[in-house]
Amino acid sequence: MKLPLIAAAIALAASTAFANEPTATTATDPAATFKSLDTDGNGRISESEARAHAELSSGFRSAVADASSGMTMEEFNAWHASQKSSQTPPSN
Ligand SMILES: [Ca+2]
Repeated sequence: MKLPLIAAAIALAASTAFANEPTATTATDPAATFKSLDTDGNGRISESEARAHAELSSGFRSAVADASSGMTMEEFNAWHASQKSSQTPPSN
């Protein structure tokens, strides 16, 4: 009977997918978010790394002093703070 084995395989695949779920967009700790976005670990979020975070990606260029060198932790913290203080949705 193959059915139990298939069910087990599906359960395993599902739990693995859940474990790999990116938390960058939902994390509330800015340092943890910064780390998860800095995929190459160079201490800066490049513009391409920022694309993993929709809000950061859209505000990236206005939040960094030099987009080509990437976003520092300080710049990220400032951006994160500005996001928290402007919770009002954009008016259309
Ligand atoms: Ca990086």
